[in-house]
Amino acid sequence: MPSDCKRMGEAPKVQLEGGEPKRRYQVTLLGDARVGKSTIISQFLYDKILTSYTPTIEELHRGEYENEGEMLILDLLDTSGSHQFPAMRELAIRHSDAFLLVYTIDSVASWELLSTLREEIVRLRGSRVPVVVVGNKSDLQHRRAVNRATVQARVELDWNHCYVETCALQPDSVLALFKTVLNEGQVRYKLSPAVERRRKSLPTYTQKHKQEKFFFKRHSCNVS
Ligand SMILES: Nc1nc2c(ncn2[C@@H]2O[C@H](COP(=O)(O)OP(=O)(O)OP(=O)(O)O)[C@@H](O)[C@H]2O)c(=O)[nH]1
Ligand SMILES: [Mg+2]
Repeated sequence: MPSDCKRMGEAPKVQLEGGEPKRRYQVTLLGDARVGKSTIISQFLYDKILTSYTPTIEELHRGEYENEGEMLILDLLDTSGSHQFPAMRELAIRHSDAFLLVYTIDSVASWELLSTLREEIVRLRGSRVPVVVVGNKSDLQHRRAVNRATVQARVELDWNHCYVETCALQPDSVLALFKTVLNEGQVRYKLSPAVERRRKSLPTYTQKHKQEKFFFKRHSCNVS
């Protein structure tokens, strides 16, 4: 991971029900089927590992965190790797604040898919929107099919994004990933277990996409 990733603008404050100003931040997870997107979310929000595989269509999950009196609403949009829904994907890309592009280190095809997904993000949102590329299943080193150095160079030098390898089965690994993506968006957070948090899954995607436009400041990324 670059020691000093690029800094974006702060997450916007939005007025939610109840009139209380809260900071809402949406992270969308994209990537091939079975790479571990849902497991990452489950580990992070619910402290649970998904042992049996159920393909996702689209699910919105929400975590609420309090940090020094300010609420952070973290929406995690879990997308489908097995079904292609171009219209849904486009909507998700247009309305997200940050992206996790997930592949699994034991599948070259899952890595190769990410450049197409990234191209779509760049086409719709420009190259400055926070993106973290995630090499998941880092516990499967004996089955590694994708060279870490090659991927890291492509992601950090060519794409100017952060690169993280994770094992979704390990809480600390997933926590570090979310710290990275929130840092990328310059979102103030306190994700430690001591923080009071409410988590809920919204099984169907009922949330009205927000109308606000988010403007991110441009900052350079120093890649070491
Ligand atoms: N060994 C290992 N297995 C993992 C890891 N992350 C996920 N898995 C397993 O990989 C399988 C697929 O994980 P999912 O999280 O359902 O994959 P997904 O990306 O959400 O798949 P779709 O919903 O079809 O797009 C499950 O059996 C998980 O238990 C990991 O880090 N290591
Ligand atoms: Mg899934």
